[in-house]
Amino acid sequence: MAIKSSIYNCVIRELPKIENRAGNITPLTSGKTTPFLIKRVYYLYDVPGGSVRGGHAHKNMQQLLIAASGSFDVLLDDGTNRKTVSLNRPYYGLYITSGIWRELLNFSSGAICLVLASTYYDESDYIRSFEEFKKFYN
Ligand code: T46
Repeated sequence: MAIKSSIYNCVIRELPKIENRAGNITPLTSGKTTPFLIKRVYYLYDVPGGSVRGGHAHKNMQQLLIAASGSFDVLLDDGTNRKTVSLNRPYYGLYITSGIWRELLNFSSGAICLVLASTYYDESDYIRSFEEFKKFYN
């Protein structure tokens, strides 16, 4: 049995925002903006209306999810508790610890989900079945 994570440790972090008349900039610094060192960056875009992404947990990877454009909801489940967080501002990031089941849904048209990740891509880090996830952590 693995050490169980809690959705209550998955929190919104306010990101730096430098404003001027010509627009805003949010710098993301590994280990400073994020509570982990960033090994990988990727983004979800062109998500068709009604699509659900995620639908898995990561055994080791931690992440910061940012709605760089538009909005979407993130459902988080630790095997006991469940909550949904809405992301709709590019200066807020949702920190997700390892060991959390997540589903991304209700993408607005043109939404971009920017992901800062603590690990390189590794398919063996995924748990893609909710039943398996619950067995792994309970
Ligand atoms: C999460 C949400 C926000 C790669 O080859 N390299 C990569 O770095 C990634 C992220 C994916 N892939 C491949 C693996 C799959 O064949 O792309 C395909 C779709 O990946 P995945 O199932 O991870 O896609 P999502 O959008 O369901 O989930 C991803 C993250 O993995 C996940 O942790 O929270 O974005």
